[in-house]
Amino acid sequence: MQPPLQAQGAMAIVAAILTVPCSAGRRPKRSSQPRGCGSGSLSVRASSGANTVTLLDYGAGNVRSVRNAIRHLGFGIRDVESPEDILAAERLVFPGVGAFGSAMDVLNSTGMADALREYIQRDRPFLGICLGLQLLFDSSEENGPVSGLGVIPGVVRRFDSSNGLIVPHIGWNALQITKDTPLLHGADGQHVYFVHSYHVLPSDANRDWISSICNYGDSFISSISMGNVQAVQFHPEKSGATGLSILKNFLSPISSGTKVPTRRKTSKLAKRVIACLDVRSNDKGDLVVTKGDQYNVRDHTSSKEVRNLGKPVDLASQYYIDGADEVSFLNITGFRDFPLGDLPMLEVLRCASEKVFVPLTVGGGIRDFTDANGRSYSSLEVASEYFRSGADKISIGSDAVYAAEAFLQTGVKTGKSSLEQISRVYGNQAVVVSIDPRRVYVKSQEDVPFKTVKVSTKGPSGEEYAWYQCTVNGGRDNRPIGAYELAKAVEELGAGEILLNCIDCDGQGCGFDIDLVKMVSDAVTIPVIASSGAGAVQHFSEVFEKTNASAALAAGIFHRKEVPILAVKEHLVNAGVEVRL
Ligand code: 1PR
Repeated sequence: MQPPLQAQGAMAIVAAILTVPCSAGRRPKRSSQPRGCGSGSLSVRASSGANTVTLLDYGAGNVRSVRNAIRHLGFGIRDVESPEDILAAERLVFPGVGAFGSAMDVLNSTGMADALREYIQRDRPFLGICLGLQLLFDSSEENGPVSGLGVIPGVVRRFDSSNGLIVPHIGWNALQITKDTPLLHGADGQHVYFVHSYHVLPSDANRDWISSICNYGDSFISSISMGNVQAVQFHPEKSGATGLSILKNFLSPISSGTKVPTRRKTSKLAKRVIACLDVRSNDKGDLVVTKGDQYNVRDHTSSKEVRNLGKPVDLASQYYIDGADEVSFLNITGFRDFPLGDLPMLEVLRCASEKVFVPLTVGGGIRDFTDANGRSYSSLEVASEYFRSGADKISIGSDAVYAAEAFLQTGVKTGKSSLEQISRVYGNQAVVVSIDPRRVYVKSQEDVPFKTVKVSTKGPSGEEYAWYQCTVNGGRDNRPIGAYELAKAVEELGAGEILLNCIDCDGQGCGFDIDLVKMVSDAVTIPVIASSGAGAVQHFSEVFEKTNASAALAAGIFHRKEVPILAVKEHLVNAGVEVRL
């Protein structure tokens, strides 16, 4: 396997020291040609002239999603290799990735900061994305103060989590357009996808630049626009049809702007509906989407075959079209099969990322591994390969349990666990911990040294309490740690989100385990995704009304086409829950 970074020269130096709070991932191989995934939708035009976009990818993270979206819209990409390439660009996209200070270091040391300032002063077409917006401001408090490009007055500050605000701000939030701009044509009130911990507040000094704001704790700047210079805090490449149309407005500008509405609805972070695909090889060796009952994915008939519910890329693409806010792939045999040997899974990811323009999460098998030839791979290398293949987030299961156990025993963060290493390099927003707990009823809270809940439905012997025992290896092995303890520990170790499954509820269609989801979502300040047990639209409103879950994930009801994603969303709207429609 190649080292994770293909950056060259000065760019490579910086990549090694980056932490990545904004977007995620490391730099993919440079190529202006798309990989073929059997789709006719990916046309790339000549890499010069009107149909070419210049991309400033300074080697700090995964901008594969931006590349995929640009290509999907029919444009070719030319990469910036030198400051002169910036000045020569017809239109420049700058998807800033990484920490503010590290990004400025590389821009300054390569001469690109001056070239960017000059390009912007000349009012040339520019689109900054995420950190690409923040860097335009005077300075940032991220590991700082650190000076920025100084194009726009203002200081980039961290969201204030002291009042319980969940940070990072991850998910879909609605734009409130404040300025007539062609870039945001049709986007007023639409939800777009944000992943960031830092933001800039509107002020008198920067007011003329602001084209939209968004609410999260405070009203922060979600986009700026001045002449041909545009930048957005959100990720258009991951914001579904709305995001693609914003990108298209930049690539093929239209003359009329968007009309500034007179009365605007206040936005808030939408609850997410996630479609999950458990993927593994069936007995014929085909990679299929499967689905278990309480984690048993084999048919109850005499054949005992692995259930086959469809092809991974086809289903993921369909769920994107149907309105899923995110798509998750779980490589459920990753704990025993080394995922980098599982090349079909990586190909699934590559192909899905060319068709799915909402965040993609991939889990399964993220751990250190030694292959048959004695070659060792670190979990960071495994994660890097997933990111390079198109993942926006990775999810760690078993290995996070071992890391949490060690941390709770010693109280020491070694920095060596897969969780710590990956979140340090890619940012915690890129690291999900998937928990696979099983309910264990007890008579009294004192029976176990783990956090218990008073259960809504008593146990088989009238027990009033339960704790939730964590498992590893796809539910096969129990561990001496509860879901509550694990959640708190992995938050400390750098997890950005928790995917909270429940083996008892998996595939049962009786609703999420509200007791479990409430216990965990009340215990942590990172987003919790409720998973396992969805059987009807009411189960989604119930979990959002009774717990602090930020998202709800389902598998079986979507695969079997029992409940369309749109029906879930419409039900949530009627129940007064903010969602992206
Ligand atoms: O331990 O890092 O290799 O990760 C393995 C990953 O694979 C973990 O995230 C683990 O949850 C998952 N996994 C392992 N075995 C199974 C299995 O089903 N036999 N799937 C499995 C977990 C649970 C959810 C499921 C929901 C919703 N599947 O992903 O999609 O329960 O289902 P429902 O809506 O039909 O009820 P590692």
